[in-house]
Parts: sequence; C-alpha cells; structure tokens
Amino acid sequence: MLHAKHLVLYLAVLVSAQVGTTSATAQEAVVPCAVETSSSGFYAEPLLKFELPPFRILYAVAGTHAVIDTTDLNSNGIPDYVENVARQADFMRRALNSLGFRDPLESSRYRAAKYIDISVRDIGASNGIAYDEPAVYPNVPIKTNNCALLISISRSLAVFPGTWAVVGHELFHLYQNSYSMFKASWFMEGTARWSEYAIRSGFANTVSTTPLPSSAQAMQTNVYSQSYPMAFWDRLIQQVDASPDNVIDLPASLTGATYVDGTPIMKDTYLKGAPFIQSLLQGLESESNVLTALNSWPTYRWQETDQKDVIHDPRILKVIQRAVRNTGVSNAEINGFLAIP
Ligand SMILES: [Ca+2]
Repeated sequence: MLHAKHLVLYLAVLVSAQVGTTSATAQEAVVPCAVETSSSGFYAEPLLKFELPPFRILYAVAGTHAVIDTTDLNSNGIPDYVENVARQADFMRRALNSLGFRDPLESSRYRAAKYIDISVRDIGASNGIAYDEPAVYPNVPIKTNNCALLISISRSLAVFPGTWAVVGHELFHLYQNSYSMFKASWFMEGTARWSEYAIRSGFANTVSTTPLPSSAQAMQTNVYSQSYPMAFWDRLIQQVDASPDNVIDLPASLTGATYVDGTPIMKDTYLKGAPFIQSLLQGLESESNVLTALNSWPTYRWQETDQKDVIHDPRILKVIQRAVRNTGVSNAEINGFLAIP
C-alpha cells in the first residue's frame, strides 16, 4: 500500500512538472467565472460607476452606502474620493507592472476576468477587503454581465487620500492571489504591507534591527503566528536587497501621477526588495501548482481551509529560502535563516 501511494504521488509530481514547463495547454485553459445568480453584489440599485479601465469604481451618493466626502474640486460631477480611489488603483497597477509583476488579469487563474471592480461602500470597521474569486453578477445591471475581480473600499476613510495606501494594499492581494492559492496571513499581510511603500514615504515599514529567525520555533513564534510580522519582512528585504539608494526607477507618468487636488500619489521614489518579492510570488505559483496536483485539488478551487492551512507554513518557508538563495547574498544571519527546516 505504501508503495502504491508513493507511486501515485510521484506521478502527480511528474504531471505537474510537465504542466509547468512544457505543456502550455493546461495552464492556459480559462477557468470559467463564477455566476452569482442571486446576489445583489452588496448593493441595492441604483448605483453609479466611474471607469478607469480595467477598474470600475462602483459607488452611491445616497443611501446607506453613500460616499461621505463628496468634494468635487474638478467639478466633473464625480466625488474626488471616488476618482482618487481609481487613481491610486491605476497607479499601483502600473507601478507593479513596471516593476515586473504580472498583471492579475493576465494570470492563468484570472484570465476570464475583464475588470477589477472596486465597490466603495459601508464595510463596517474595515478599510478595505480583497476577494479572491472573480464573478459575474447578472442581478447588478451596472456590472454589464462582465466577469470581474472585486475589492471593497470603505466609503468613509478619514482625510482620504492623504497618506492612505489601502487601495494599493488591496490590489496587491489580487496580485498575490493571481500567483498562488496560499493565504497565510503572515505572508499575505506582510508582503501587502511591503507593497504600500510604493506609495508611502520611505522604503519599508521599519528599519528592522531584529535578526532573522534561525529556528523553526522562532519562525512559529515571531512569524507564522503573526498577522503582520513586519520586523521579519523588513529585515529580510534589507538583508537581500543591498541597493544603497533604495530608489525604484519608474517612468515619469508614474512618479508624476497625482490625485485630483494635485498632490503626488507616490510620496517618494524609495522602495526596496521588489525583485525579491516578485521572485517569491513566482516560486509560490509553482509550489501552488505542485500542491494542487499532489492533492488532486481542483485547479484554483482549493477549500478555504486548505488555502489558510498552517500545514503549508514550512512549505512557504522553503520557497522564501529558495528566493533568498537565488539572490546570492550570504552572511551568518542569512545562513542561519536558510538552515531552518
Ligand atoms: Ca471630481
């Protein structure tokens, strides 16, 4: 029995290796969009829509989901709040794509989606929420029966846009989800917080002086069990990206992008670790495909509990360690981290 089981697992790995390297057919199959036949998409009509393709900002100016701040400096009839949500999303998408990240709409998982819909609405105490399944909403005419990814942004962020980066943060979640099915908070929130620094001042959350973990126990305590283990991510990125100036090179159309009131979206040109994070996401995509095959899980349809299962934590660590090794950086601290099982 054991032999038979091992054989099955081995064959599964071979199949997945083929999918990943030689057979384009399986990877390029478009996964059909879910159809939410009975859902109102969170809203009662009528809704309003502001388009900055591929983004569609859905909002209301009356009712329980109405945008609170209706300032309209450019007098185009659209609350600047709504335009600025679109502008931050558009900036973040173009910045990430310029840095070499793959657009979610170009990914195998999300190829059926045509738009990224951002609902500005009442989401209680949350500032933003990213959803990982694209959908069609036949009961919401303003969505025009098109398959779309979905983000919700609070209608009442204080003094938005100011120093907010929540729209960019939620969009980065769609990038993460387009690469892999892993949704461990320590990885998802940690690297989404990292991405905010494409918008926010500085190159990282903190200049972390806390050495990297060097044991599985330290990973468990300081990283796996945390939602935002920024000391870990900041330290890792500062160790593997030795660029002295921390400047990212983006086109003037991005560095000069502004909100409606003329303030710059990008607060400075500093960011660290973009090639590393990109390499990490690519590694997680391969690992995600392997695990799908190993477990015979439906492609891009893992159970939610499997997506968040802590059993994957050491596997995600292996992918991080591989990405670190590929940077070629070597010192006692890095080597200690790389030795964690
Ligand atoms: Ca306006």
